[in-house]
Amino acid sequence: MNNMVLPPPVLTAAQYKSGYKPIWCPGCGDYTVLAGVTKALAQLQRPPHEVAVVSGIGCSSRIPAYTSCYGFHGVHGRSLAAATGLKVARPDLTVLVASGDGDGYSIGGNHFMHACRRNVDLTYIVMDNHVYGMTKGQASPTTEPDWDNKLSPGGTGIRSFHPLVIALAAGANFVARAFSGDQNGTADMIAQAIRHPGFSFVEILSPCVTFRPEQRDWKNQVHPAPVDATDDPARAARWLMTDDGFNVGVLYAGSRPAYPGGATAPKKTVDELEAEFAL
Ligand SMILES: Cc1ncc(C[n+]2csc(CCOP(=O)(O)OP(=O)(O)O)c2C)c(N)n1
Ligand code: SF4
Repeated sequence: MNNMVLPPPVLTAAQYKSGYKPIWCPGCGDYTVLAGVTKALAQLQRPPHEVAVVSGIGCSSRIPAYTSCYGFHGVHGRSLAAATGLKVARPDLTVLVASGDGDGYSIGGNHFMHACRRNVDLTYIVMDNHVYGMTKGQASPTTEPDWDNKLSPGGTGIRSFHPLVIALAAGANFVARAFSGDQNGTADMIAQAIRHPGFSFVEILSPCVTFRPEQRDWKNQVHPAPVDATDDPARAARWLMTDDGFNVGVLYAGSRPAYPGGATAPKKTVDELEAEFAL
């Protein structure tokens, strides 16, 4: 008899894709974010059934359906609330949360701050295109104040939100920016964020070629951040306050312990919890 133990099969990026064909517009940055997610998961070799992808509503939030992992396409702005519950109940899962700048920073802004503060071990990727794509081009929290379009003639005049500064101030343990046009760089960044314990936030500049065609030029504007990742929040804050929005790289990597720690992680089964709360 042959007792040889075969090594587990190597998972490829293609095995993290579902059979559904994305319905994004041709050229949308989200295609390469999806490729970055599947490549990152292949780097980590976590089987798809040990990964959950949770999202809200928007073009960007379609991502869970395009992966072979467990998925939850939730309610607008509420992805982090759902993902936090999932991770606390199932700490064994790798939980990836996908959002857009409208979904994540406007209606979901409150959840964003508190997810950073709670520091649950989640990876939060926000596909930022500085516009509400799915609902046809309204200004979002990251839209430039002078962006002139039919829905906000002459621009909104409202200062844009700086998600990386907010994340750092609120307590995120990992703060980074990637550009979807660099597929391998995006994959590496997502893999790094998943490996980093606690709440990891990655802003991914992902052009909306339909409502912001000028964003095709982002490929000429992005540049590597001229500083290395720091674990000193004061240094990161000083640096981020002068960020031009196009620096790509890990900007902060902290060492705050994730919540809940091993000792406090729930040990009960769903049946036990249901029995406890039964009326
Ligand atoms: C509670 C609620 N409010 C508003 C909407 C309408 N809505 C759906 S998607 C969306 C904008 C999504 O924009 P963004 O998050 O930037 O994602 P993108 O489509 O650009 O990827 C809005 C306002 C909704 N579905 N639910
Ligand atoms: S509307 Fe914009 S964000 Fe939505 S799929 Fe099209 S290009 Fe992508």
